[in-house]
Amino acid sequence: AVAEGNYRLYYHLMPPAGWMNDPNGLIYFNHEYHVFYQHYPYASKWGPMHWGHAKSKDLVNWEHLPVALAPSENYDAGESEGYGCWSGSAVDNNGVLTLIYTGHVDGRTPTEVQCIATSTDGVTFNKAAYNPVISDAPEEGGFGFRDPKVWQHDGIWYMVIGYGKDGLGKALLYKSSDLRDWSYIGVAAESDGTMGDMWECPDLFPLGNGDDHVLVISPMNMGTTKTMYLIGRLSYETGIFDYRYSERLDYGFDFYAPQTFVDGQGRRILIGWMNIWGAQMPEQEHGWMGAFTLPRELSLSDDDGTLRILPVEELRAMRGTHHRVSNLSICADTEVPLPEIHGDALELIAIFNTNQSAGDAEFGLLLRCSEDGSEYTEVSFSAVDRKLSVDRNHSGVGEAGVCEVDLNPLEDGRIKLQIFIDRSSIELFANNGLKTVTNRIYPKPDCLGIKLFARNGEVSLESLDAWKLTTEG
Ligand code: DQQ
Repeated sequence: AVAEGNYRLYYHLMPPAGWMNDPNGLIYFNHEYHVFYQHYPYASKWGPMHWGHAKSKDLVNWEHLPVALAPSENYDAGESEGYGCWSGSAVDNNGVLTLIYTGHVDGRTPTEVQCIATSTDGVTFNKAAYNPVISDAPEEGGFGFRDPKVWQHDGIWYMVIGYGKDGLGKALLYKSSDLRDWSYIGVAAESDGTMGDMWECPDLFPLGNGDDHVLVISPMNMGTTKTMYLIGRLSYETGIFDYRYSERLDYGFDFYAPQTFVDGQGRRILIGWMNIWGAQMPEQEHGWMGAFTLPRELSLSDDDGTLRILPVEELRAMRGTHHRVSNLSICADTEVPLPEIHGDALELIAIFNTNQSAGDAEFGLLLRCSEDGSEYTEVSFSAVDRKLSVDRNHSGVGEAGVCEVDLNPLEDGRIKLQIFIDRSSIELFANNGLKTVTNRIYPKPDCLGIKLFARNGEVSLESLDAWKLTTEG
């Protein structure tokens, strides 16, 4: 099937055709960014998992490469629980690009095993003759045993694996000196009873200048909350990750299974799957399904020690025609159309000042508006509730609903919204990366308008910068 249709994104990574889910094996290798992804090349639905592959020099323009892994062996092509090469990670082992992924062996619980494949040219991969490298979970009867994320610390390789037992999601820790012989250290962290019963795609990494580590997890069976991050201290001796803070990682509907990596500049970059299991996926009718989020740089805030998540600065290279609106009072219960700004591939940075708004004003932007006003996606901030929301009840086909997140204005009373619109997606970075909200939307192709609005009181828009976005590819 050839991928086509109005929902194809302009500047996000998607499969050329077929299905995409989790980001896998994100790595900066030989001066290029490589990403792999859970992929079913033969239909726009989940199937026996392959690893799709793409690379980039700048995190903006991506080149598709041949499928890196396909199910072929008794340890990754079994029949149970679906099958194939499930999620995992990549490391640079002295110039050998090494993928660590989950396979399956039928007839036991959990079925999963951990396997490796290597490449010296970064394109073709050989599965190790001695696979699987971890052939059993530490105990029988667990719920899942998958998604190995490997990193190096003081010359030793460490691996976290997603697991569940007794109704609690857990991250298991292993170590190895050669990526082949692994020893089990123990449970690095587990749910406190509120964070799901199996932790998919765990990722544990140091962040900031202190001794903090961050654990990113995609818990199963946690209601609407689908991804979390935990901050704490990891002892490499005991293997225990002692967390003191946990929060949802992204507040949108369409965000799951993110993974991070460090690049040549030492930046910690995160990419997620910009979809969610169980959602309606209108692009499936067009022979493809799934996209990655924009690459996002992570940092820990000096103010409160929590995560800040911002689009990588390379994305500024996409900025084309610019338009600026400044110092605009938006009267209560009005919509202000902005005819100069329109399109389905835009970056917007809007700064509102709540010090100059009436107490209970609700204000924001309407995106992807149709001419007749019937279709739009609303991004709004409520000054009374101090809540930011994205409403896609009028966004066209696909899942409806409103997602909400608590948000305090910045110290100076400002609300800053950075928004990336890309045809069937809207990514929102609020208050310098304090909160992010990621959604897919499926409006009609001619819904290209942008409006400002205020309700129940006026508000002052300090500035709105808008750029049309373009890439080479
Ligand atoms: N997707 C993979 C699993 C992972 C899940 C299978 C998360 O390895 O746990 O496609 O979306």
